[in-house]
Amino acid sequence: MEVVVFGAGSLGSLLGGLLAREHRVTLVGRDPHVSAIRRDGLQISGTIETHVSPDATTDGIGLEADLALVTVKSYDTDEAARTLSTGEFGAVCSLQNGLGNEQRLERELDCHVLAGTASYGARLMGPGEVECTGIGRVALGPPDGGGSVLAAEVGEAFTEATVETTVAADMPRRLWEKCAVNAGVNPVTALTGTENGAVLGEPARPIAREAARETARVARETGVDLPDEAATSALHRVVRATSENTSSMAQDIERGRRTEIDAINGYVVERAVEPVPTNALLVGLVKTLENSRELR
Ligand code: KPL
Repeated sequence: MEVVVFGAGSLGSLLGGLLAREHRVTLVGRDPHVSAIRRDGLQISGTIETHVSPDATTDGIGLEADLALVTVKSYDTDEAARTLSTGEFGAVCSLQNGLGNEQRLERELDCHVLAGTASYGARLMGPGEVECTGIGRVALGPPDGGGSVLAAEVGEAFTEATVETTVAADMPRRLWEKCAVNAGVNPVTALTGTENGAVLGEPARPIAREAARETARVARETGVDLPDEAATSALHRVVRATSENTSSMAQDIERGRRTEIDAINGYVVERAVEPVPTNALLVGLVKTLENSRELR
C-alpha cells in the first residue's frame, strides 16, 4: 500500500516508520527532520528498534497514495485538509487528538475519511530519530461507526506491518472515551508541569475525574453511549499505563507551543447542553497561560 503520513511529528514519524517496514511511505514534515530522513533514513529506538528509509518531503502539495494518515496537531487540521485536497487519495485517516477532526477533513476532501485513535507512545529525539516509548494500539473505522471494507483493508495493511490494530465499528465511543482521558490528564499536567501519574494523586484526582465525567455526559448528550464509569476507568487505566510520561499538552507548554485545548476540553464546552464547569475552567486557565506566553 502507498501511504502518505501528513504530519511527521513524534506519532506520525513512529507510525510512518513502522508502516515503512512493509509499505511505500512518504512522510510530510518539517526540516531539519525531513532532510535528515532523506539523507540517513529514520531511526526508531526504544521499545522497538529499527531503521527504515521512507520518502520524506516538506511539500504536501499534489501527493497521491492509497491512504493519507493525518497526524498534525488538531489546530492545523483545516490547513492539512486544504493541502491534501490538492492530491489524490483512496482514503484519509485521522489519528489526531481531540474531536471534530474528521468532520473538518470531510468538508475539504472528496475521498472517504476514517477516524482513528493511537495509543503508541512516541517522542522525537532529534532530526531523523524517534523513540517508541510504549507499544500501544491503533483503532480505526468509519467516524460515524459501523463497518467498512475500506477500514478493513487499512487495518490489514497496518497489521501486515506489525502495527497493533483494531478495526472498530464503535469509533464515536472510542473517540469520546479518548477525549475524556485527555480532558482529565492533559490540562491538569500542562498547568502544573507534572507527569501523567500526578493525576491519580490528591488533589488533582477529583479535578481530572470530574473533567472526564463531564466529557462522558456531553458524549451522551450527542447520542454516544459512554457511561461516567467507563470514562473514569479509562482515565485510571491510561494514567497507570503512562504514569511516567509527559502528556502532549504538558510537552507543548514546556516547549513554548500552542496546545490542543480547543479540540479537547474546548470541544466539550462547545458541544455541552448542560454546564460543564470543570472543563470550562480548565479551558480558561490553559488559554490564559497560552496568552501570557503569546503562544496563540
Ligand atoms: O494521549 C495522551 C496525550 O498525552 O495526549 C495521553 C493518553 C494522556 C498520554 O500521555
